[in-house]
Amino acid sequence: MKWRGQHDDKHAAANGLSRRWLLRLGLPGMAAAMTSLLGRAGRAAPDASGGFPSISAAGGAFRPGRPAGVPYGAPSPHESGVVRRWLKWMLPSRLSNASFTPLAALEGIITPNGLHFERHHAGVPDIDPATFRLRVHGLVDRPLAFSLEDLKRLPRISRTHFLECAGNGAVSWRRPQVNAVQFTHGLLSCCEWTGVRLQDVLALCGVREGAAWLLAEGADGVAYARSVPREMWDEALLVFAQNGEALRPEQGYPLRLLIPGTEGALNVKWLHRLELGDAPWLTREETARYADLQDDGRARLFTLVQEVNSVITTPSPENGLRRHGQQQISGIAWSGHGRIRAVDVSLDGGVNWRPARLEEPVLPRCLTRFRLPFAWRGEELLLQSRAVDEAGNVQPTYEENLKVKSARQVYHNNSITTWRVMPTGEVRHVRLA
Ligand SMILES: Nc1nc2c(c(=O)[nH]1)N[C@H]1C(S)=C(S)[C@@H](COP(=O)(O)O)O[C@H]1N2
Ligand SMILES: [Mo]
Repeated sequence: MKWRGQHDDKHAAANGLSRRWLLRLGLPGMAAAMTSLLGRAGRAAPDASGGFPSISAAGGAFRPGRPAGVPYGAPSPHESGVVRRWLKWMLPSRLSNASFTPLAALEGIITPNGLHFERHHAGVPDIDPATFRLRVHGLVDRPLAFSLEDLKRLPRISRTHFLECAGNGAVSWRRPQVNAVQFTHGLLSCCEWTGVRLQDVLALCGVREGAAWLLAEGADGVAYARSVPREMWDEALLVFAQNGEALRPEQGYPLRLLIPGTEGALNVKWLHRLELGDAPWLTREETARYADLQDDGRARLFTLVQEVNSVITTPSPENGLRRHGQQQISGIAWSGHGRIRAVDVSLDGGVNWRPARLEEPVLPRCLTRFRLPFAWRGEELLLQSRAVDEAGNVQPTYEENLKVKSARQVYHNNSITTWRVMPTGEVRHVRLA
């Protein structure tokens, strides 16, 4: 438990003595347990030890626990605050709603299935996998209907990719309205998805000449549907598994379309119909919605790729600083254009930047975890992160973004976020003028 250059004798002695004592009693496991307890029990005030607590804070109940064999495990009851949340004022009902991933509480790059964000236009349907069929028709030689079993006979692939709603960050375009990274960026998750290639399915049906677009339709109450341009077919997967288990009902059980790096809305859930045609269908969800309104009142359609983006999750409004001394900045970066090449972090609102360390693996169209240690002495900070992707795209400031996008636009906000760290350690979402 030594912290480079800063430990006081009292704490070091207590720690060392007690460990020796336990080791002498032949209880190295307990000694290790106490050491790890020391690592997380602390709420101590800043002092020369770096705020780490003395051994008196440790305790334990070494009794038999609850028996093994819970049919499906759940998180510790002590983690009951780590949940999806939603904004009541944002959407009219629980059926047409969005719930946000608690990014501030998560580590690494994988989103646990029960915390994947949700966006439903008509609630979650219950589909029987035994009678489920995927129908493929239109400009094909052989219209076919595939059962799940049929699909699973094709070559399977697993890929880890983020999924992000185009409306992620929409609440922040005009001003910082929400003070939580869960709500500024939580329409974003990342899973290992398993499925088969769309092209393998289409090849069985025989794509006819002139087929340039494909309609993907869901089996939910609104028959949610989107048109997919041919240049995206190669990358598209029909997925049935998420982080090693069957898709969750909320994510489209038993089958969804996944086109890595594209806006969430293109990734049709409860997928049951593919129709090939020569032009886009111009459905509600690609014209009236998920289109980018411009200053002249017209809208840009099919702006499908999610741009380079990043956010610091610690510190963040949910993760304030509790004490002075050594701290770890940590966050996530992602881009629909490929891998993250670099993330820079600023403590002074974008005047000076230092490179963060990217945690392996750094995968294309996937969340990338970045980290940067720093020492805090209670000064006010303006924390920012700026990601660069392998295509050379640099995450813009709000000002830069508004030069290329309309102020009337709702979707596709990838601007740099600023967290203001107060001398109390409290963190607030702010906008730099
Ligand atoms: N069938 C169907 N597919 C859908 C939707 C829907 O409401 N119905 N919502 C879309 C939108 S807008 C997004 S952002 C993603 C959300 O996926 P998730 O709920 O798995 O996070 O699904 C997309 N696919
Ligand atoms: Mo979305």
